[in-house]
Amino acid sequence: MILSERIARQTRTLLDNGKRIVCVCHRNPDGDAIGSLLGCGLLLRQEFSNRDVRLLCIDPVPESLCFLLSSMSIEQSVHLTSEDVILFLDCAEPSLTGIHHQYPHCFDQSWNVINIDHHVSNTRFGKVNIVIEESASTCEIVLALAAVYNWPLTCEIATDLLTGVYTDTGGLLHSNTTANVYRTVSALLRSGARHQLIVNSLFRMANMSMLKLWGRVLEKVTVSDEGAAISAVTEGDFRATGAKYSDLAGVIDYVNAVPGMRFSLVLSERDGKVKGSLRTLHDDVDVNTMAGRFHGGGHKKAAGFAVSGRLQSEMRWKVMSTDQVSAEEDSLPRSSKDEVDSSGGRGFGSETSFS
Ligand SMILES: [Mn+2]
Repeated sequence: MILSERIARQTRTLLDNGKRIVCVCHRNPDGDAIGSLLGCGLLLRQEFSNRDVRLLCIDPVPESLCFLLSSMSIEQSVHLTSEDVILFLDCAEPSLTGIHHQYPHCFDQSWNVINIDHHVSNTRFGKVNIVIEESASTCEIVLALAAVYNWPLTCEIATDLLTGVYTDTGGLLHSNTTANVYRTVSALLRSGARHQLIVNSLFRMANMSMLKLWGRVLEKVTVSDEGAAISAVTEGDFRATGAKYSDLAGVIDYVNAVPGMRFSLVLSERDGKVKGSLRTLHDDVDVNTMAGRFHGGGHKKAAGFAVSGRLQSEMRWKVMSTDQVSAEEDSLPRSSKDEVDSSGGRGFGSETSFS
């Protein structure tokens, strides 16, 4: 992946002219958000050592990412002005930053904003937009930027960036794991990224409350008529298990593992909203479009949305006479008969709807 000379020059000009540099990632930050925020922030602190470089995320860093050394230096509030140059990392659209109401000038091209992201749904709100959809993570783009300007990587910066690469590719398992991802990983390891620290912190640690919440999600998986594996957790599930909202991340990969499913959906209630996470393993299913119907977005194979409201679970019973049952079974194609049998008989199903 090569950044165009024009973009590199425009980025450099904005950086040179900002009195102060502020890096911002999206709210409810994941590994790519925090990794790219820290990696980019530390690179800029190195390069512009005489300048104030601030790191902003309006939500706290999740516990699972606190192993990243400089995560303590991320602030939850920074007063922005027109003299700042502001870099947004991993933010597909203004509302995901959580500062869109307070600072509308960041998003109407009047302030000096650099938008670095890899989401297909990115709205190109910056004065300079470095949006590379083929990249598996924003961290991959930050590394490309560092390469363009010949900025040296420390072990810490490499560890920050590798964290984002790992989380957004599910540990190099997702279909977005391209040859360039491996090149990125190779460059980061050569710079001293602490691979085992990342793997152990992200993929080999789960507290009890998280395991109990995952248990509830897995127990409630149902298969919908359109071939989706769906599960849901309510505020009650979070309360009963003591799990945090962030503990839900990752469980969808298990729901998505049900063979033969077109896509998977995990719904969760949080703060008066219903959040949906969508995944698919199929090239011909576009979950980004599905999420778009609920004003969400993301990637073709992984996307999400949030709508105001709460979850309501409906258990439906249907009484059928023996004649009806045999007539209906005769009309079923072979494959769906198998599906019906494996789901435990007809006339009983559960459905989840949201409003
Ligand atoms: Mn990302």
